[in-house]
Amino acid sequence: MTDRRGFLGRAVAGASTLLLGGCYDLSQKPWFTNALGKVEDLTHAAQNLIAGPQALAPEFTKADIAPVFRANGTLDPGTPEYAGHVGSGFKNWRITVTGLVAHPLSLSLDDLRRLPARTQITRHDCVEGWSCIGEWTGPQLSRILAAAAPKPEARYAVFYCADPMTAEGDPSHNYYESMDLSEAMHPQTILAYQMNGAPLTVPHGAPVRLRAERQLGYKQPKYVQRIDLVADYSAIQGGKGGYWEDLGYTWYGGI
Ligand SMILES: Nc1nc2c(c(=O)[nH]1)N[C@H]1C(S)=C(S)[C@@H](COP(=O)(O)O)O[C@H]1N2
Ligand SMILES: [Mo]
Repeated sequence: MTDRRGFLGRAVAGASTLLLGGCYDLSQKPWFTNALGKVEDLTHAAQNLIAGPQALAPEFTKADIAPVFRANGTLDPGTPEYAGHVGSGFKNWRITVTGLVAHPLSLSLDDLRRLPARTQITRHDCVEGWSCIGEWTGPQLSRILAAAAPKPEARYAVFYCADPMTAEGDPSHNYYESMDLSEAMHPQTILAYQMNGAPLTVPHGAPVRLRAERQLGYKQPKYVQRIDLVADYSAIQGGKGGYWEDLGYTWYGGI
């Protein structure tokens, strides 16, 4: 099961798929096709059994950073509200933490910047068959969730984004994602406001995007505005826990 995902084999794979410095063609990887399959519960369990729920994704050096990091999915939310935030340098942007928490939070970018930050150089793997290595900086989500004090019933963190995914621009169908609290509390799960040492650009999710480094690209929501703690996500949008999951991708997007 783990071999089907390449979990154990990933260290030896890859060299032959080099495209550009720091970027790779991954379409030969087993998970490239498995992400559309139905094996996620078993692989999730297997990964936790073998590596432990807190095992770290590989980290790289500055020399490995891709000179050009591909941007994918929404490249600009394109709403008047978002354009206003760009115009004011995101000074009124808030990240709220809501739902099953004892202390709901509303954080500005300055609030995030005041927290101790983690910087990590990791490989982003997209199911479309490419990957790029980049450096991400921001506070660990575990620190923010600890401040919000999740209630015992909280099982998942749901991330709501600023980009509409329908032609009508209906905000109830913006990009969203979710993960369980052990993934949300993982030490490499950060709210990144910097990429490669510079403020996040609009194509990469300005002003803040999640990095959950053991997960595939679609589990890295950009333009994050709200983190809602819930016991169950089946009543949200299509009920599968994320924009791409509602279209058929597996909820557990582990690498
Ligand atoms: N809000 C939002 N987040 C998103 C997406 C998106 O379309 N909207 N696309 C996802 C996908 S499929 C990938 S591969 C990555 C791309 O991140 P990048 O543009 O920084 O490369 O963002 C993910 N997060
Ligand atoms: Mo992706």
